[in-house]
Amino acid sequence: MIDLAERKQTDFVTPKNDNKKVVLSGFIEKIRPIGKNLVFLVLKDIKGSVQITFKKENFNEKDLKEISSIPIQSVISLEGIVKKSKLCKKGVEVIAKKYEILSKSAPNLPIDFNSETGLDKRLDNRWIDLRTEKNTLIFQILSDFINFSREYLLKNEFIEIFTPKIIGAASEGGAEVFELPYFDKKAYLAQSPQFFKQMALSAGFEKVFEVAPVFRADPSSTSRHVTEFTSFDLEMAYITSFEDVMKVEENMIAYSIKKIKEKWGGKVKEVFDIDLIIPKIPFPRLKMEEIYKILQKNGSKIKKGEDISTTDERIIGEYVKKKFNHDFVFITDYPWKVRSFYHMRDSKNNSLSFDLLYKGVEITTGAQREHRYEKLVSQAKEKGLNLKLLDFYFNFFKYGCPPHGGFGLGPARFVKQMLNLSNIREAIFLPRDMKRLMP
Ligand code: AMO
Repeated sequence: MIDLAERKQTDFVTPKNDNKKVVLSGFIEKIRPIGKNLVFLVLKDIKGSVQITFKKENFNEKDLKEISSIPIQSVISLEGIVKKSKLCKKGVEVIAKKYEILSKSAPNLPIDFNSETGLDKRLDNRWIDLRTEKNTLIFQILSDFINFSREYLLKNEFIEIFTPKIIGAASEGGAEVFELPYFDKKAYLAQSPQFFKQMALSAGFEKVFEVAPVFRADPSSTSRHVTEFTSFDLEMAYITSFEDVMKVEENMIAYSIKKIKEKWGGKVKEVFDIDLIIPKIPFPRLKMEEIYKILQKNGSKIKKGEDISTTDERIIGEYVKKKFNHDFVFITDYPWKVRSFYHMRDSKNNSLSFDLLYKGVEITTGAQREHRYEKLVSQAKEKGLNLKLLDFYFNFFKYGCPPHGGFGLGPARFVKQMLNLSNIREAIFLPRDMKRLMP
């Protein structure tokens, strides 16, 4: 038996560790028998892959035969010696001395790593699909983006909160909500922690954030929409303008990208051929008034007062890259008509809100909120919402609430844009959409 407690990972296999004993375990990526006396195998773990050489000096013919015929993607453990080798790509290999099959794969894999298996089939077999270096890297970066952002906020005295996902009234005040039976009542899955993150400020928490799943009964099937995603939400009190919120967001993002680049920059270049760019602060800012002009000049059919489409976002992304050499842009001062009832409105009927685009795709919506009880109720009324259902929310503002604002960011969209992925589903562990509920 090979002792798994002695296990190292493939990053141990370097010329520096020449002649050292090593125990490795992982998936078999490739097997190449050379006649009866020699087998080359590529073993993969989370750190990468390495060539393992099985020679007749160390194994009998029966063993070499067995090794040659282990199905690809089986999981094995082996003990061997690290050896420098001029013939290997990495300049180093492992000469195997012992091996043990931990779990045999069925012989015919449902997906093919070497050809372009379609995304649907890949998602059906996600646990195999995610074994590739490229797909693992997407999730290492997603994890680090969330954690570096969390680190930034915790250093800046934000409190992480955990709001309920089973709720009694739609959290964005309307459509796109999943309903579920709840004992003798109806409940809903939270579309966002919007109302409750605001409640935290009414409770005197001052600066809060949450990273948690949200649910959207959104029937659109696009490369950027899913029905369940992790949302990165933030809310902060005593702001003088939504500008204060944008400052926190751009600093948080630049901090996170810098850390991601330090940790993963080389690998991202190798695997995705992308040079990660640490964005300059401040990010460019464009008011909707300017956006309409830019879009009309660049072939969009948008009319003043309308919201921007995904094609418009792409045009703006290109414009910003050319004009400011920047991947990010804040778009501000949207017509209140196209924004949520809880956004504060100015005297020109604009909402004091913003979106953040990353390489021409919206990754964030944010705003200063209307914290004045009467105004908030009247704005909800103007939008035609059911005031009775929102009464619990209005109460958060009835007994004193600091002026505040915040944003919601989609981490999967963020990583999609960072790594130029063609579909948000590639950056979601098990995506949910109109058609997909399994696995
Ligand atoms: P919004 O609805 O714009 O705003 O969502 C915020 C961000 O979440 C991401 N996102 C999605 N990602 C995947 N699939 C979807 N269907 C989807 N919908 C949205 C986007 C988007 O920018 N309460 C406000 C935020 C706030 O004002 O604080 C809200 O939820 O990246």
